[in-house]
Amino acid sequence: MESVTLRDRFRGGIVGTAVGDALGAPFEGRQEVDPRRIDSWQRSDKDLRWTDDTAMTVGVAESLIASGGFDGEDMVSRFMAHHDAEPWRGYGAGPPRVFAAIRQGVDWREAASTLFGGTGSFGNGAAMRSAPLGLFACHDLELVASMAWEAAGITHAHALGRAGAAMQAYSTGWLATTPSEPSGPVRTLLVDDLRSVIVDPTFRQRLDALDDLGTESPRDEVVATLGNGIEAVEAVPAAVHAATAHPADFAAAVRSAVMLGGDTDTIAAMAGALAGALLGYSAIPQPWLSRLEGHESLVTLADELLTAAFIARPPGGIDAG
Ligand code: AR6
Ligand code: MG
Repeated sequence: MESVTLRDRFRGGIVGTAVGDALGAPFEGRQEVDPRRIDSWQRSDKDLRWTDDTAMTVGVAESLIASGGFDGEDMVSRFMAHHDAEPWRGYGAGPPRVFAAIRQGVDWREAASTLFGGTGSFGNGAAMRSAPLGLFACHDLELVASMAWEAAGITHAHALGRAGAAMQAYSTGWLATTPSEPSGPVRTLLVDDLRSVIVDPTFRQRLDALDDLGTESPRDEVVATLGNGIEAVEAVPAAVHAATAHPADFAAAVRSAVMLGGDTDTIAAMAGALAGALLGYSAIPQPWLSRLEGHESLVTLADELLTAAFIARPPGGIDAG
């Protein structure tokens, strides 16, 4: 009997993003993270304030709700409104340049491909905001991957930036539709299915590496194998590792993501989305929820996303439990 409802999983994916983001934020950019500092921060009573990862995730969710599906023009206008209101959230260099170009009249479909000498961004900024796409279309995981590829392109035109978003969104949707006590090893099952949608050769190598890496591998081995950087090709596999190494424990998944160091807020935001989609909001420790900035609005947003997913679907397609 499945015990975690789809409502709980939508809330878990959205709120899990914000919790991971906020728990990882103070350690961003450090290669070595002292476990005692992580534990003391996780146990403190200070506010959990999130960064651009969550601000952009909110933008994606709001756009899916308002448009009933992917609408790039609507989505970028929401990104721009959030960025205008709170430019200090810690955005990467690329997205604000895309927004400025659009404001100067460049078509939103073209703006991202002008970045980084015309190669487009391979940063993790499209992947980090992808959880709502995985949740919204979790009934059709191929659709999730193609929507995430499209939605990534608003700011991340490079194939690696887009593939990272597809991998993160697909993994979120896959976990949201997998029994919370799965019949086999989650890592192996997920990576096998990811091979059907991830065609980029660099990402496929990372899937192999992820498959070969034990879920109990020491932190240094994980970082040496997958990386922990701002590139999508490092951060997304690292987040999938952290979440699937602890498939029954939200707190352990997020803690191990932060322990990897590097781009800690984003790796932990994505690990939090994945663990939350599998285990549900009810698996997130209550003390973290009490400290979380905008907690109630994030729950409401997740519930609205679930309603929008039902409206977009033929009846009987998904079961809210
Ligand atoms: N060539 C060289 N460097 C690149 C390229 C490229 N084609 N693409 C990305 N980079 P960006 P994001 C490097 O700016 O992905 C926040 O802190 C370059 O150094 O597109 O939205 C979030 O919390 C570039 O500035 O932004 C995330 O941690 C960087 O990768 C992160 O930033 C990031 O790409 C999200 O950043
Ligand atoms: Mg951030």
